[in-house]
Amino acid sequence: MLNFCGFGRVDKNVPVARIRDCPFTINFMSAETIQPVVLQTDFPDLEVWASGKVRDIYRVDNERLLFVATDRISAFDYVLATGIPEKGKVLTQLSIFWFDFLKNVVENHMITAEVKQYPPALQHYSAELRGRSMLVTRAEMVPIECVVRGYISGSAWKEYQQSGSVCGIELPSGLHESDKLPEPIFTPATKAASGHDENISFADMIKRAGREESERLRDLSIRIYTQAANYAAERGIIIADTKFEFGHTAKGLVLADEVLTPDSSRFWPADRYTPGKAQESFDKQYVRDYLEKVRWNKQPPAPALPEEVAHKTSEKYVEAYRRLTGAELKP
Ligand code: PZK
Repeated sequence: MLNFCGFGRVDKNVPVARIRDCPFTINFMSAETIQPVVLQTDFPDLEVWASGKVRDIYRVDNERLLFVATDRISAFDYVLATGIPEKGKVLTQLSIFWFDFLKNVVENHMITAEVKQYPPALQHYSAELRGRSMLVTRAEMVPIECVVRGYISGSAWKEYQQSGSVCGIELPSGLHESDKLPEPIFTPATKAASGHDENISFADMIKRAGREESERLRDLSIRIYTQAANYAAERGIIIADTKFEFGHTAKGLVLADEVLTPDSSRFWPADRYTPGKAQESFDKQYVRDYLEKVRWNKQPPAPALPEEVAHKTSEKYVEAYRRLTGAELKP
């Protein structure tokens, strides 16, 4: 039997155990700081406002919502059985970074991400919420996905091959897959009944949202993308395209949802950029490679990932955060 003589603390909050005559300190750092992967949230006294593949939104009161990013990951349209450590924190903290970076261009829906400043009713969940949640202002959402593309990829590449244009925008002939566009384009989309996004023309957007609002959203989206993509390029990350969501609050038009994260954008490592084919994804490449290797038929249920694939993917998300912000992820 070890001669256990109690607990202490080092560095204010790292608990330690001491054993008499044992020169080593046993600290519980790993047990206490390696946080569990969060696949589901459950706050029984809060009403679920919306639930996505990765994030859950709860209603706090009439004016405020609570965004919680889990560690879920989707690939080929399905949520996988394995979570990615730290992913929810990366998504949340990257959005916070961009909201701040863009505040001179556009207002946003964030109230605070400091759990201590959340309403008393949420304090009970502080451990689950820390680092991965955000209190936001409830907005009247614009029912259009504001997509900006600086490079031709995904559905835009498909459309271009068929018609030479994307969302009604004529593009130069002879473009190759993943080419940089002469200038960023605004390619709005709507959530179709299928749940899939459907590209629409700017004329269609005007029919739905009005001319003045549509022009404002288009111009704002292009400005936001340009400012962010130029910044990211200096840090070795190509933001090939991204999706913004806007809403109306007492502050007027605000940038909402998540912003310029790997889940709402295509991030490509600049040093591996090779136009003429589909690019490697900064964050999900190991996941895609693994799913291709095991020849998953892309029908549910989605498979689990080996520990190593989940771990290496986690490191990619954290690396994207570090590269873009120059800071470490907060616990
Ligand atoms: C809102 N979504 C999309 C995102 C989901 C669904 N500020 C706001 N006020 C009211 N509603 C929304 C927002 C925002 N942002 C956004 N749906 C509603 C969405 C993440 C997970 F399930």
